[in-house]
Amino acid sequence: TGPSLAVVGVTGAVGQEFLSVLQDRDFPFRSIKMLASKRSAGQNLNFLGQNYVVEELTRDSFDDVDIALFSAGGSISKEFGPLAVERGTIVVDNSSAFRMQEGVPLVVPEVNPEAMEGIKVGRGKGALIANPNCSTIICLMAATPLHRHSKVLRMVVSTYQAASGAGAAAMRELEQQTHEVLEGKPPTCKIFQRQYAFNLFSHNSAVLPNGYNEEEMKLVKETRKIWNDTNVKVTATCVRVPVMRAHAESINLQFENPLDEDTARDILKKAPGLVIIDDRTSNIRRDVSQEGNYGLDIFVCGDQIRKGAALNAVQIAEMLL
Ligand code: 2RA
Repeated sequence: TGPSLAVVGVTGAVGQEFLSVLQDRDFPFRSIKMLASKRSAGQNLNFLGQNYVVEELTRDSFDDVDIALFSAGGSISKEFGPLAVERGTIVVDNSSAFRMQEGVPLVVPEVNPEAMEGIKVGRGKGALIANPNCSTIICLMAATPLHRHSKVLRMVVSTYQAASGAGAAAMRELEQQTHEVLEGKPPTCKIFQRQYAFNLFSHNSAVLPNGYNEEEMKLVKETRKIWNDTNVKVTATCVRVPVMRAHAESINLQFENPLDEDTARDILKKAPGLVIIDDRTSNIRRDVSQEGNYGLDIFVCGDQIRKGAALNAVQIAEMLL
């Protein structure tokens, strides 16, 4: 029983985490296809005690697939996502390809489940649902419960983003560079063309005409779509830091109506998917630069590969059942 699954990009960091999350959450599937590029096809994968051979992704890969989890880059999602939907597959896409497309739900299950209302497996109708960017998911998991209680007028986010956001190769290179630097050798710089170990720099995504990089504008645009609020003012500075896989974010919130820090702490303590580590020196505090209780500063962290990508996507898949 259960839906037939396909994992597209199964050999990548997020692809592997899809399998780990499906196992941890005992996701009820009747079959699963492991799909990847021609280069990775033929590899053996052991999953839940069964051996699978990675198949090359082709136009016919989705004929009997109910749900496909994609994390193979935007160009693969653009080429194969719509094909899968035509075959009646529900695609949960981790790339940025369709996130801002009209009619494509952009979903964090704890935040805006209503955005995918009515999409279910077994109705013979395909659909495409977009997984938000990892830094957006991690930010909104904390900011939304507060926003729901006291409307946020403006949000200022500074992110400290791990190597995993740039893929498994970046994680390997960070480790390699760290050894090289400590041994006094010149660092190997293939992924970011600069030293990453003991260093941090503006996020490596392209810089846009307005001076923001793509990562920063994703936070701005995706927040507005997920909150269904085109007026909320959001600005972001995204930085790549020499950390393996946890993204951290400093978030400053300005509210329409006062929200004191004790109330904020209570709200966050009850919020789904959050753990509060409030040691008073770094976490939930009134923004002293603003009058009264109209401002709040919080610091959040999240696993970029898990909740930032794979877990969020599998939770979306669970809502399709
Ligand atoms: C990053 N969020 O961290 C982007 C893509 N995963 O680089």
